[in-house]
Amino acid sequence: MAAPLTDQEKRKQISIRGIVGVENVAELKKGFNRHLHFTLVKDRNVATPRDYYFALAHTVRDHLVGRWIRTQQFYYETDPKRVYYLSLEFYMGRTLQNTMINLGLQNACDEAIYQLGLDMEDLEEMEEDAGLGNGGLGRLAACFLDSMATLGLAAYGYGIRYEYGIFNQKIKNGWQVEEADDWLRHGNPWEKARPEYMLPVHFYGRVEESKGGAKWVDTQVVLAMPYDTPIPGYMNNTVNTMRLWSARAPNDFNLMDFNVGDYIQAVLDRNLAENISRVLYPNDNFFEGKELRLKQEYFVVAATLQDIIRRFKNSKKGSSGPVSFDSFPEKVAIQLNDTHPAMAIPELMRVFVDVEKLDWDTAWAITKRTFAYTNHTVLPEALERWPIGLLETLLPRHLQIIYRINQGHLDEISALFPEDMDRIRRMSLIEEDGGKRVNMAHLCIVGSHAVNGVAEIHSNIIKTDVFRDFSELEPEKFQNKTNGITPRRWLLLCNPGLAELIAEAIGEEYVKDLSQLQKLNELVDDDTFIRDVSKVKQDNKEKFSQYLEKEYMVEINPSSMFDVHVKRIHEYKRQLLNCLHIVTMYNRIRKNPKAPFVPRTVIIGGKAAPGYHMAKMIIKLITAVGEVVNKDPVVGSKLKVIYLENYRVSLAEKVIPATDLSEQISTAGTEASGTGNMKFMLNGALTIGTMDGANVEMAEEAGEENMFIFGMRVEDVAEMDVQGYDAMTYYQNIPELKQAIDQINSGFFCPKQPELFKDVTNMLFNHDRFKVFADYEDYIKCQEKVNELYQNPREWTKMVIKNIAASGKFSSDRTITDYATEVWGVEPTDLKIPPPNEPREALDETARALREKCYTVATRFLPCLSVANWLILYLKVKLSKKVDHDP
Ligand code: D6G
Repeated sequence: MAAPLTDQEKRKQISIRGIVGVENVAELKKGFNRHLHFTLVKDRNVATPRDYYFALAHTVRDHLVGRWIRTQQFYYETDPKRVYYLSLEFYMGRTLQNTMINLGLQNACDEAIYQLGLDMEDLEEMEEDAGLGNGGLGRLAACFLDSMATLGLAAYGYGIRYEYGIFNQKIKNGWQVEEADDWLRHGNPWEKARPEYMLPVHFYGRVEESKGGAKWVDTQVVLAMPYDTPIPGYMNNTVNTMRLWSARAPNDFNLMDFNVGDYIQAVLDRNLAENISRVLYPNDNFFEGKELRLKQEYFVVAATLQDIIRRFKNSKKGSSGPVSFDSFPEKVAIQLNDTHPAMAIPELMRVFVDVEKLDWDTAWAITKRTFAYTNHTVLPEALERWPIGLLETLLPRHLQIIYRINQGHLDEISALFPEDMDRIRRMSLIEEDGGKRVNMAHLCIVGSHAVNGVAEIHSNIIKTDVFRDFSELEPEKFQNKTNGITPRRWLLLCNPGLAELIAEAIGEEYVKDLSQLQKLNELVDDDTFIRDVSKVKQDNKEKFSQYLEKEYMVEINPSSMFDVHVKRIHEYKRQLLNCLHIVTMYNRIRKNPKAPFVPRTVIIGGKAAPGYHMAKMIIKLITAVGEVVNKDPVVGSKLKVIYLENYRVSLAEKVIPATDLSEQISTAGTEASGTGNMKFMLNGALTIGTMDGANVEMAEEAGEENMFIFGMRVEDVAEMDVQGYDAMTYYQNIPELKQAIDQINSGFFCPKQPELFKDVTNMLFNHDRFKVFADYEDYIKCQEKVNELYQNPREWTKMVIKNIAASGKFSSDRTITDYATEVWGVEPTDLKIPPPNEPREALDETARALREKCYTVATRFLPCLSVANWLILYLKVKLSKKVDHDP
């Protein structure tokens, strides 16, 4: 039997990872050594693995630069409609491997690093995650950037360069402990600071009314400094820009008016201004109305709009007279990722009316045609409602503008529905009950030409429930754009074995057109393919087991079913329901230790918002249950419970390809879409899930019979809300549920502090908004079906193949194509921008003129001398080398 391939060898075989090429490898090694020497100032005697990572990162970056400049020049030459994706979060994760893949450099880099005697995976592990996001919303923004570049859109991501991203989670004694994420400590090779493009952002002050209109005066200024990160498309030479703003205090900050004379204190106070971009708010699906957060939201919006308007005006250069904004919506589309950047709407109005002197109605018409808004949640606690008082102090002019927008809006409604005071109250941008607040979702709906939800079911809930009044008024405004994931990171990068297997079976085109995965349906009964798919999964599980054993000192049974539930910890995501299943399995093993049992490794991971008490208790409960289960000799290797510490993008890339069973068990109607569900499906896991979010469309694509669907549907939940949900009835009628709850309640899993989980059981009995007990019985039964199928590996893998084949819809390329054509008014293109190092393109004008002059002289006067030919050749070579920017 042939020896199994090493990871290095496996990766080499994959042609979708680029051609090795002797020249490429030599060039990369040269670049690597040059950067180790000149950039890192190290030799191989003292270089650390991190130095090697940086040397490689800089080498790969060199290959981006020419394409990046060329792409931006191309946009200036062709002046396409620009798409701006505004988001408070971009959860990018690592960049090195993704860049190598998208540039087709992966194999050549692997070979170069191997020849240098280093290990590629060790180097890749040195990279910090760019954790500038909380969960799905931020990761979606990152996937969208990849797809927009791959589809050749002139797109930009705009956000904040947080100095501290999402906290690092440590589990100590079973509790979550947060640590600051100092991700920039060693420097970030992927960003380019642009201090020369710094822009002012104003806060506070007051509004002066004059003949010429309103004036916002006496403001405090904070500077926004851009940092640009390249976003390469997959194999198309396009490199777009993600521009993140960092807050800088002006040099006269606090030195002019007050604080006179206290120079030292004024310098120390620069921190106050610079705190704006210090840290990401670690809430997922929760609104925390803090002033600093509002500052962040306005900061990104104000800087970005200045940049957008500058670029719009630049593209108009050469046309005579003052700039006309009539064509603005034909040249600019701005997508609001949730309401977080909603202040862009009043800010654009302010610039148009107060600065550019457009009349209100013209400005409003242009504004509405420019913006589109994506809603990400219907949970009331997540909807942003900023108190009027805060806005009045921080952004007084914007509050006036919001009032005026509201006036026009309410006038329209009362004209259509006179007398219907309740409707007017419901639809106002200003909420009156319990302190005046601005409802930011209402502002976004009114200020946009398109509003979308992120999965069919969620978009329907928005239309018929949460924003019903608005969709009755303007039904054509409301759309659906089901979320997606990029197959580059979530298949090629994280699961090379499966990516290659698929490429062998159906060719490589699926990477850019994921719907082609359908072709795999033809192989559902192919024994070789079934065996290969199952082998890839087993390899991934073994690799992940080794990682777990190293990190957690737990012995894992790699032939057990890997049952994985990873996502933010939230009551609505119902990690508690999973926990009750664990306890139930444990009790069954103990009750009947000799009975056959399908071995499972249950892996749960995710971060809890630091201020979310119940979420932290849920983590403690899972770890406490794990302690008892994992140590019980009766259980042995049948059941293991792992709490996966510090779940983040780079850890998702490891665990997802190793998963057999994906848990997507939110209460129907609460998870807007989910994207983790799609990642698991694409990577050959089966799903146990409720009919919620994108699970519904996954079932539509794969067939409900190929998923493990259980529990209440949205209609059942609504019905139960009318009838009333009584947790006690379920507890009394389901003996296994009663046993599990009694154990948790009585301290069975925490004998030292028997009262510890009273808060949890109290919530489950008395105010469980997410109805855990109501779905318990069906969930347990459904898990039994999972066990049954798992005992038949062939049938299991056949279902896996059907799921992979049906996952094509969930490529973010499809999502972005839909946004492009149905919201932004732009068309994807597979045009390849000419590569940057074609000599004529790279020459600058003077050098080109000089070369041509020499050439003319030489050819005109010395045609008969062979020495002239040599001279021509010499000059050609010499000069083109000198001026060729691309290394
Ligand atoms: C390219 C072309 C150049 C432009 C520059 C900045 O190098 O003309 O000024 O990009 O790009 P924007 O930020 O203006 O898009």
